[in-house]
Amino acid sequence: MTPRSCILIGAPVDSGKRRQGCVMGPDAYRVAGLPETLTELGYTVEDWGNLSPDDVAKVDELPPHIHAGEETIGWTQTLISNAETAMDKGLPIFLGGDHSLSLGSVAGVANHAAQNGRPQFVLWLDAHSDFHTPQSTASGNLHGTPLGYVTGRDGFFGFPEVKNPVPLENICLIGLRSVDTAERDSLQETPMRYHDMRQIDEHGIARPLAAFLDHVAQQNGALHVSLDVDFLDPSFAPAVGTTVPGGATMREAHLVMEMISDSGLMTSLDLVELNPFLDERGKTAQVMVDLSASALGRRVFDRPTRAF
Ligand code: NNH
Ligand code: MN
Ligand code: MN
Ligand code: MN
Repeated sequence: MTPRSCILIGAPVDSGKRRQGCVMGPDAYRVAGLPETLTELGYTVEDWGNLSPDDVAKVDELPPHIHAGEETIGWTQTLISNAETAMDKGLPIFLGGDHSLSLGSVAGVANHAAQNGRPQFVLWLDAHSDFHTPQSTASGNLHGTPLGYVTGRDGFFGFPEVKNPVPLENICLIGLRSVDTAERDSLQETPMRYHDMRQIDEHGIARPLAAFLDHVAQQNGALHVSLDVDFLDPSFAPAVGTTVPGGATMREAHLVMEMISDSGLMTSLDLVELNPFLDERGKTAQVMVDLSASALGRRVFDRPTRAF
């Protein structure tokens, strides 16, 4: 069951790529009214403020093209421990920050699930598959690696050991339309559920999601949802450094969130990659807040609508 208490964890991570600006993300969500929105939905809300990364000494084993590796290691350490603690108190919402924050948030919630004897599942809503290792990434940007890390791939030198890797068959990616060759080649060899935009065009977004949610429910799983701004079409969500045209529509995105809410399965949530410096009058921050509200139960009617 989705808990009735939300913990807001500001994670102004900006080390996962070269273009700066995600540092402003957590405060943009607050300004856009996320705490008040959750309160109106009936949740108790605790805001833990903005975290900072642990200090980490130089790691020589990471490939030289990796950008700000030590800073991301520091964030990963901080986030793992905060995620573990927050899971005991309610539903953590990690306010990013770029997607490298998910190395820590997902590893931390997976530790908590393991302690409670529950399998961890992950729903990855993103244009990208983020399945690189530090060796396979061509850009050297660690925001392209969180799924590689949390599934236990090798090569993350200097990072905390992943104590409870998320099983590949427990991961579902929806929204894909920019996958690097190295990622594609390894992804295709895994049992992960991956759905590109072409598949969504053809079959709709509800079918693969419903199948995955059923699977999570059958296993009594904990469900972490990781929402990358670039899952959304840039026409209405422009505030992200890596826009890829042809993304989810506003309605598709709300449907995904509403189905997550109906399932009652979500136990933690990341809001990542918002770059407020690139926004237009706060509209992307607002969309992300509205999508969070849908995922946490906002509805037009409070009873099922009548048959017609
Ligand atoms: N795959 C590219 C890389 O690794 C882009 C990753 N960018 C993202 N991921 N925004 O969601 O550099
Ligand atoms: Mn616990
Ligand atoms: Mn991403
Ligand atoms: Mn992305």
